[in-house]
Amino acid sequence: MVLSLKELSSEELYAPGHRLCAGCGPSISARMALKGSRGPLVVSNATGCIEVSTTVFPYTAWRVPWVHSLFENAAATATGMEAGFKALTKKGLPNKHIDVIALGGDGGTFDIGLQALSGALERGQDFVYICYDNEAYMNTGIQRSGGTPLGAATTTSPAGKKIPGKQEYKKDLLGICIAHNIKYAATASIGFPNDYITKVRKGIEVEGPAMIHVLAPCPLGWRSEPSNTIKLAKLAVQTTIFPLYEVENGKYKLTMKIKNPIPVEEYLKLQGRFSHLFRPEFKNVLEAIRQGAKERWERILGLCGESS
Ligand SMILES: Cc1ncc(C[n+]2csc(CCOP(=O)(O)OP(=O)(O)O)c2C)c(N)n1
Repeated sequence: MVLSLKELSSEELYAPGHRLCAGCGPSISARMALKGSRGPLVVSNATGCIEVSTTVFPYTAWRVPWVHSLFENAAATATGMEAGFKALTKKGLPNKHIDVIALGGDGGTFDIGLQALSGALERGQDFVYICYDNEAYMNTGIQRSGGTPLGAATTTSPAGKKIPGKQEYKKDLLGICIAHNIKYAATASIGFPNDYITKVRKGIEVEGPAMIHVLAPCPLGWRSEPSNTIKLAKLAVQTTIFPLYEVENGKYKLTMKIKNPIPVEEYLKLQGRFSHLFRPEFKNVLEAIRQGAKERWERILGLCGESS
């Protein structure tokens, strides 16, 4: 199943007029996610850029019921609502199924909300968790998270004489979620809307927990041009830095084949957070990024039963 853009509702459940930056990837990811909705739904939103900038009192960009959870417990809030709806349905109220989506940034998901997310996945409750990954704690000033990639300069992993930006690789969030044996898990990128929106819908249709990890570039934190947001979201996939795949009932499937990968430098050089890596003294970090991407890509290909 692939939802074509024509099949999607022209209704905008995520309204314009919010306060997010020009070229904000997370904002695009939220708008697209709602395009994948199938009926009544509620959103539980962790603290972060999307939450603070879409609900500046007395306005809201959400044309669906929306709850601001704490930074650390978007999944607990979502599954609490799901349990509540189930209990009410037994009493005949509400008479329609209500879908539940939890939304959190990489800081709120890879790190601070991981415990609540793990609990919700383990309980097998019926909801979709969408992690919009802009690869740092952006709302509070670009601090590194478990989602920040190797070599990226952030305010807490600054590139200078002592360190070459972040010294660790990105955490394998989807791998952690898949280890909970959930029915559906997928990576996505806002550079490929049909693929992403289809995955959101699949996650909604599955009975039980579903996890979507969507890459969403941030011009402020990546120090990139706002007009390059979609280009970067595509390049991440085309360089094999961010493979697109899904896991349905334990079966892995590559959802975007990359026959001739674009060199990773094409992706890195459009982002100021990596500009130091092009200095001779950081050649080894550039090589480690290349090597890390290659190893991850081959591992995913193997899991998906594809040859390189
Ligand atoms: C327990 C807790 N710790 C820290 C904060 C402060 N805080 C609010 S938003 C935020 C950053 C969120 O980062 P992320 O989840 O990556 O989302 P983004 O801002 O990038 O959209 C932080 C650290 C908080 N609200 N609660």
